[in-house]
Amino acid sequence: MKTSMKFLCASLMFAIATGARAEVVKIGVAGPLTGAQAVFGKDNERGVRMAIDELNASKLSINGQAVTFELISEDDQADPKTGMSVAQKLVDSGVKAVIGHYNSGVMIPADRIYDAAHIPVITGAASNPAITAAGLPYVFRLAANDNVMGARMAEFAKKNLGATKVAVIDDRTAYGSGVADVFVATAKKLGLEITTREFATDKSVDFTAVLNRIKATKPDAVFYGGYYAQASAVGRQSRQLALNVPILGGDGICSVELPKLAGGTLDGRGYCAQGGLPLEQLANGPAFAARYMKEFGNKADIYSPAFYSATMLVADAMKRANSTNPEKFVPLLKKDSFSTLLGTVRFDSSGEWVDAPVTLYKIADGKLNQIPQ
Ligand code: ABU
Repeated sequence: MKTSMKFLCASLMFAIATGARAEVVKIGVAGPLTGAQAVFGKDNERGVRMAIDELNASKLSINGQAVTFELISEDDQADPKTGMSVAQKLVDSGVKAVIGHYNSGVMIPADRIYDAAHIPVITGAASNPAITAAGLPYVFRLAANDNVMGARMAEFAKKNLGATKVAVIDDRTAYGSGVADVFVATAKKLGLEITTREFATDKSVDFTAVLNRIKATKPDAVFYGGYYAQASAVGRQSRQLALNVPILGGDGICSVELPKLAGGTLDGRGYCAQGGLPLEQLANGPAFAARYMKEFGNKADIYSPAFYSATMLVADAMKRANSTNPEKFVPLLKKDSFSTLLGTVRFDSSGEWVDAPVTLYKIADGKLNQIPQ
């Protein structure tokens, strides 16, 4: 029997034995559980599941009533339309909060649905600045945004790699084109030449034509705005075409899976940015990493710590408000500071994580290695 199911049964048995009725608080999680980005969707869901299991084990009471958390997970297939119907389904099912979505292009239309229903939604991954720029009261981001990550990678290209000419590819998603726009704007401000801007999709597999055009412009580096599966193809195919320049990207490519998928072709020349600090540098990070490995049999990927933290943070706000009613606990999310796995977290009035840390990584020896800053 799954751990969450065991806790649910235990709570029900306790309630029957004592005559008390536990309140079941539904928490939604939404992201791509199928398709090319399922690795991230599953990692995110696991983070929420770990939090819910832990909360249920702690036998929480809110306003004097026993509370049991129930996870409701939905697959948005990384698709904006599916994301909107999933959002409506979660609202209709009576969730008290949603942790997700993963993709910026899904989060942007879906968060309007949660906001209109006064259900808080916290993404631990979607980084397009427009998500919080809209100022929707029920929308939060526990991740760094692309204004920060895109700019950091442009500065890194110039200052650390000594690049003067950079080519850019974006996958035309809200995330990929958004982070590429910020990279280009910052690079130009820093005096870098953009030799060409090329386009792909989040399903592209063949980059040969794009890379041949890029090679002809003789760039010192290539920035890829998109996700890790396509970045791995860019790595492999650029190596085949003898375009052995550094390949840079934001957090969408910064998966522990990228070095393996690229088959070593990005070793020594792949660079990316992630929001947050490496798990080993967080007080409870090693314990989280060990628990994740024990429960799921593989390493935690980028976002599960943020999805875990977002869930714990919602429960903390409910405890402080002494209520599971979003109208009561959401104001505290904007007012209070929260002690989380990621460190102390505070949101500004737009729902953005204040002073979100960013970490840069270099791919070497088949893995992501933190670059000391
Ligand atoms: N932040 C990169 C991956 C998720 C997204 O924004 O689409």
